[in-house]
Amino acid sequence: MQDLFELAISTAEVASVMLVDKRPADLGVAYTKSSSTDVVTEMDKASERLIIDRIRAARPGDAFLGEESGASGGSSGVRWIVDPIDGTVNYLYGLPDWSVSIAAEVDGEVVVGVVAVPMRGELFTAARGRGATLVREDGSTRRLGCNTGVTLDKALVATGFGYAVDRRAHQAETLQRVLPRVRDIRRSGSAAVDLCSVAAGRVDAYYERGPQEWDFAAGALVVREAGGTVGGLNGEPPSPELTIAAGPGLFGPLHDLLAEAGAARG
Ligand code: LIP
Repeated sequence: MQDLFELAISTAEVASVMLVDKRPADLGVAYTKSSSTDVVTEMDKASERLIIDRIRAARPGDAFLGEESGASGGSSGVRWIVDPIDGTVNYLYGLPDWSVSIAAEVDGEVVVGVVAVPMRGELFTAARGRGATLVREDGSTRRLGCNTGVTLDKALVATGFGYAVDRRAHQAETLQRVLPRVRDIRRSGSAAVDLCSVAAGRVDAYYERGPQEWDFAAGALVVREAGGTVGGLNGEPPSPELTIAAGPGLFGPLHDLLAEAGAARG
């Protein structure tokens, strides 16, 4: 696991430098996916090529799942789950909350998660059973821990919205039911950043319908290793149907509110 951990960190760092230093001043949209606002830039593609090529050079038998290139098989039992830029719209607009998210899965279980947030000089890391850590560019580190003892009405909750018009309309209806029941809402634009914010105690919880495995694989391990709970509805694992992350004692009440508010529909 240590080799996977170190390879994930070094690769996230190399990709981060490329994304910051080589970002074209005239960066535009290369193409769109699920809707006209679901954008991909040339840098998304370049980052994913760099990440996969670098890891494959070190570990040629591994499998991959990348947001832009899809799935590729392997023989080692290790699968890398990669979001080359999570928060692409933020990256396109020059906003700071975008991340490089890399997770390593062994025999179907994520054991290493790394989320780099370059514009904030922060690297979130987690290894199964070894806790979660925030490393800053000045070299300082701190162990991460989710907030505890937070009641629903005092919870600061991060969320996000999809790209399809109909889904966004339903998510707004869900939000109407959630907003009066919690302290407040935050919307960063990156699921991986939101999950790491839960682990760092910067928000108390996160939920969203839509994010894919590459959006949440690494960040979910960071939350779990920071003492939080990550799941879907009714005991399901996190999935594009719904991902919920919260500190101890808050997950249950938030889950029930979201079920009641229709967060997994539309
Ligand atoms: C983003 C997610 C975020 C969601 C955004 C977008 P992308 O992923 O991380 O949680 O709210 O709409 O889907 O598309 O930037 O990789």
